Amino acid sequence: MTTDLTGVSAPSRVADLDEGISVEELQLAARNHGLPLEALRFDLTPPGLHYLLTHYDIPAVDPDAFRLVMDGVVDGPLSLDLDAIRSRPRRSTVVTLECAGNGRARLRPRPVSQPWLVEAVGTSRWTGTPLSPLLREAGLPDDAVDVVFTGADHGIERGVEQDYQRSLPVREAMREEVLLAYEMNGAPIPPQHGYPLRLVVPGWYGMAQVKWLTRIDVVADPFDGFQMRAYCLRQQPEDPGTPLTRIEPRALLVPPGFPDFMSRTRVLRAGPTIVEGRAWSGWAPVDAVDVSVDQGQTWSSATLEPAPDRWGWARWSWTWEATVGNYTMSARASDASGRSQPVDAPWNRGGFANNLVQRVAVTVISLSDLAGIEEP
Ligand SMILES: Nc1nc2c(c(=O)[nH]1)N[C@H]1C(S)=C(S)[C@@H](COP(=O)(O)O)O[C@H]1N2
Ligand SMILES: [Mo]
Repeated sequence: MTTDLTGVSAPSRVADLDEGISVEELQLAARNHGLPLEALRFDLTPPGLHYLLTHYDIPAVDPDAFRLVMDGVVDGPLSLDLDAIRSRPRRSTVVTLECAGNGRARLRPRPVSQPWLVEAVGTSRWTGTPLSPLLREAGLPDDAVDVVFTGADHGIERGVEQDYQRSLPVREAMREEVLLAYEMNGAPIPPQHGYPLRLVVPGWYGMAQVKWLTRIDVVADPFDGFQMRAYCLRQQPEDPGTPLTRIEPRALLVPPGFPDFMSRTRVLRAGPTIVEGRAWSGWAPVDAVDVSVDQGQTWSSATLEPAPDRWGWARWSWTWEATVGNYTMSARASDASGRSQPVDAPWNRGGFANNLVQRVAVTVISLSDLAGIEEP
């Protein structure tokens, strides 16, 4: 018997130029919500406001039956329950996570997938035990190449049935900041963010941060799983592609003033206004944020506060003497590696790493005006 996989085996697709968001994209967007941008005010994102990206279903993991297995070409395999993991050395790191697909829906033509605008980001204090001592204990042979991380979630993607799996080169997996995390902001990780255990790789895009971690396999050949091939920059489906790794710099504004319900256009009363936001980069610390109110024609330097932690976002602010009129506001981050944000985004088929500068429509009204936003 052959099974009809119509509807599950569709290849990745790029929308027609005039094609609107489909019900399938809406379905993904409703499951995988973004950070409400006003939550950029918080140093640490309350977990319910952190963005979410889950390819398949959120698995129900029984904490009593849970075992983390370390296997592959290691000298001695390990099997650890949650108590054994929690009794190991404990370490916390503040980390900004961002989905590699953030910005996808702004590309033209639009790659059809989770249609993020700019909101696929969040910052948490992750607590767990460092991975590298565990790998050392299991024993890494000289020919070890990659470390493969497997999640408990299972699904089918473009016709390929799979567990969610991603690998890191041994060198990256051995970085001392890489954590097996069991707490998010001081509480057990909520189900949607990987309970009871997830991988945290500071500086890397979201796809590397494997949730519901159940297996770690050290392998002697380069790992070439589905999610390794999926998360690549390519122009054509057949291109070998460049694997995504670290987060490109980005700055976002806390939306100024108050919003219009439908358009989310910001309305602001004239006068001095503190414009603020957050900026981050996985390559090097952010060293400058510039702000524009005229569609990027002129830029002013914002005041950048030191990030409380290397891997967490930094707060920036700028005082604007807002006068009556319509504006397009933008913020642009650059980092110490010389990377910055483009004003015209280079296109790629997966819609990845689009760190195009944000554009926020703002209407400044006089102190006595009532905002006369027209009903549709
Ligand atoms: N097991 C598993 N891990 C996963 C995923 C997944 O679908 N399954 N999604 C990845 C992607 S693409 C992102 S962007 C981040 C999102 O993490 P969050 O939902 O905690 O914000 O988790 C990553 N880890
Ligand atoms: Mo992602």
